[in-house]
Amino acid sequence: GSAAHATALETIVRDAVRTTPVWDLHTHLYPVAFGTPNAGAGAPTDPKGLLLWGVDELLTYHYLVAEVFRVVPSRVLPYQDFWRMSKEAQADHIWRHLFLERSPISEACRGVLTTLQALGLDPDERDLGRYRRWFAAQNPDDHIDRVMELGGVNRITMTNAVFDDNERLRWLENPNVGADSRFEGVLRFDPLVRDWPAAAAKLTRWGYAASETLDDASIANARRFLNDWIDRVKAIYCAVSLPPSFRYDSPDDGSYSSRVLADIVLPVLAERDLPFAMMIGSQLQVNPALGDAGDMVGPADVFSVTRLANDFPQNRFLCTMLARENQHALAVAARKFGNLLVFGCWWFLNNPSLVEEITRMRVELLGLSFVPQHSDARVLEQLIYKWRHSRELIADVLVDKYNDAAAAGWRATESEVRRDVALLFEKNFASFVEAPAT
Ligand code: RAT
Ligand code: ZN
Repeated sequence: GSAAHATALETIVRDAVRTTPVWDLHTHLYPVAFGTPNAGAGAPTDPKGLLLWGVDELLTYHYLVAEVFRVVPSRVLPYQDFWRMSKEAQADHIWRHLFLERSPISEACRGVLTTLQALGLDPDERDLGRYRRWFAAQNPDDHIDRVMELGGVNRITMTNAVFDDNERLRWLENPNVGADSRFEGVLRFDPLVRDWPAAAAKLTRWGYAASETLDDASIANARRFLNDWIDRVKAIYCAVSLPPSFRYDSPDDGSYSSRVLADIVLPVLAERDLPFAMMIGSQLQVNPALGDAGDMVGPADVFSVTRLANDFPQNRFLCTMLARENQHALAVAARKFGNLLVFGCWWFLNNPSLVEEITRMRVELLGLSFVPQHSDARVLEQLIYKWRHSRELIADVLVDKYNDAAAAGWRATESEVRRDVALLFEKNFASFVEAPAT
């Protein structure tokens, strides 16, 4: 009967979503060669290392820093005092105020619990010392494999911020620093598009003479800069995050960002046949004292995205937007342009209620032609919770949609369901970046 069929279908969908490996297209994770501030077993300590992992990093994630300053505000613990504390002391503070003195039910808190539990630790022990000892016994390189397994992730995409001195110097010192088959490179260059005059000054210092006026020589040198760094990080796409105020009307609309896109970034990417990712809607540093936790969301302009997709048909655009208010128009925009791939529920949207709502709407408007999620993990083990939580919600939506199709007489087979989930988790992105799927 149809009730039995619905149960069988649900089992198939949930199993496909649970077992299909995902290509995580945006994280802030790195191979061990980039250094790690946690020694663990078998790794030297590098205080400025870029691979963050372990329970103290999980607890001091910037999402939780923001939350702890709500309950212990800066008039009680001044920002500078918090930032001067050791990482362990910061983690103790967050653990005490967000886990012990009130229950950890925000999404970021819940993420720590899911992660500890999946690693075989008992969150109910509430014993930070024990968790620390367990993490200290891990070898970070092996730990990456274990975490990827538990998160169901088979490829991790980095964010290689070329304007970050700490990261840039590591690439210059060791050309093989990114050589780890589990990781893919992405060239990220926000200042180039957000603040051309400042970027031009840096390019000049780095041997790519560029002036504010964006004359022919500056354009040629900036293109050479991009080409060199695309090669160096073996970028599979390039990316920027943009403010809510970002506008693109035409190449000569008078803004630096439009000229930089039209004369430098998009021609290079078209020539290299690489997509350009735009993450739009983050207003940086509305509270600078909070550091990474001090950024805000604001609604942005979706027509700027449609104009870019229309004016540059030789380019491919990945796009995610931060404001809930932009999600519907962005999904509609993707209906208009085959060179626009919508991805992820970014940052403040990565909460169950919003992931569910956005994913449901995207399936209704776009079928299977989008990428439902990325993790944005900054701490290795976050891969586990970000993907477990998202998978549950994606499965909920898909179960409903396959049931709706079944009610209309279309019964998806198990292999069809697995094919579809592979599109969402890996193949849509793989074909967009023209990389072989696994
Ligand atoms: O989600 C985050 O952790 C943000 O701080 C940003 O990293 C954002 O995802 C970005 O890539 O700019
Ligand atoms: Zn990010």
